[in-house]
Amino acid sequence: MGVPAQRLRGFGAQPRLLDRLASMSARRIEVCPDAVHLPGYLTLDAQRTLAERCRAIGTGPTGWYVPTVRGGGKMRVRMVCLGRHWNARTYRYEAVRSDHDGRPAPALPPDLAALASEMAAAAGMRLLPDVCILNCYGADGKMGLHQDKDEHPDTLAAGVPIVSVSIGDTAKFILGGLTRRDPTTMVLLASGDGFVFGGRSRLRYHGVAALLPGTGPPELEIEGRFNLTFRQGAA
Ligand SMILES: O=C(O)CCC(=O)C(=O)O
Ligand SMILES: [Mn+2]
Repeated sequence: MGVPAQRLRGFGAQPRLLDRLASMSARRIEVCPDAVHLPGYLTLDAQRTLAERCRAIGTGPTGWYVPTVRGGGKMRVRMVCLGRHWNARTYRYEAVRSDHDGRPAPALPPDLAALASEMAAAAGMRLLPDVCILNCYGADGKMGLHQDKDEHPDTLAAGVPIVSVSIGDTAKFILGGLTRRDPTTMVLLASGDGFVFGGRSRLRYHGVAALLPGTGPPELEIEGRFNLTFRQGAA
């Protein structure tokens, strides 16, 4: 699955690395209108590359932290934001991690941004991400039902999608409606899967109920799960 040269140039990406990340898979399941599951999008080799990148980012100088949300509770994941920092206390994007260590958010690597654009295109949507939230779930990690609505109002109104990439143990991903009380469906997000939600599904409630421990490919040596969500409109 190729990436248009123009898009690669736009991100200054390295085509070789991207070639290793991109899979030939073309399976596409529309779970709801404009919410598309891309099972097995990444090859095992690509997953290995991405897992190493996630580990290196998380253990780097501006690495993992556990966000504290507005009410004072701790999230059940470790996080690093790339490109811009999402402040869990204010629900706003900012240049530095003012709710943690004051360090500038690490840059969003162009090849990862290009991969997200490619996955959006595979789902029939367009995304030029300026931020990625990288989450690391332990065996008991989870994320409550929420909307992703802190990006620029124009991108929300335009339905510019979120692209989610999962690596490691399978997650029970919960997808709801546009209000918290709407019925939900569960999608099992396995290692290498993409999930793209934009358009009419951009503001759907979603969350992670639990992981299925020990279900990730053993060669990745991940206890738990990495999830990357790419977004546009954080600047
Ligand atoms: O881990 C996931 O699959 C979802 C993560 C998510 O919804 C978020 O980071 O906002
Ligand atoms: Mn979310």
